[in-house]
Amino acid sequence: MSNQRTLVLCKPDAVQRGLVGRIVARFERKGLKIAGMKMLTVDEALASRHYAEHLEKPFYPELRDFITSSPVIAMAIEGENAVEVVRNLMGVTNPQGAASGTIRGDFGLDLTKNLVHGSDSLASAEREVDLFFEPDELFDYEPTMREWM
Ligand code: 3AN
Repeated sequence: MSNQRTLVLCKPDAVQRGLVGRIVARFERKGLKIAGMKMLTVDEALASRHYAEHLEKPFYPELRDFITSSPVIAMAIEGENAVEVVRNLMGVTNPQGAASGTIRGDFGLDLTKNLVHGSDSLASAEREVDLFFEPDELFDYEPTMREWM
């Protein structure tokens, strides 16, 4: 296990539905650390870089139109094995099959409007954090509760 940093997006549906606070709280209460956080509107250029692996997929136009439709909250989240821990907290891609207790399982029904994004590997995480954050937007601090977790 290692300390990792991963990219999380609260997607446009999460912002529009007023679910950002409840989603962020789940990462916080797990003991993960917020290293960076901001609101932005994803433009088409950023969408195509972020979703490079999906550009040729039939669902890409719908995914692009959705992710650019309204602001998102981007977060760099840090902690032990953070990439996998965040994915587990999110639940599987399709909210209809996501386990209760996960973000997608508790809050969603739609495959495209699935509330959150979390990087799927350490390599993706490094690439995606760089895509969304400038170095001076990321904060290195020691949470005082860490020794109790
Ligand atoms: P995840 O977000 O769970 O890592 P990916 O990376 O496979 O899932 O897909 C990225 C996004 O593309 C998903 N969050 C979802 O919104 C959308 N997506 C994936 N597969 C489909 C599909 N078959 N039809 C429509 N949208 C999809």
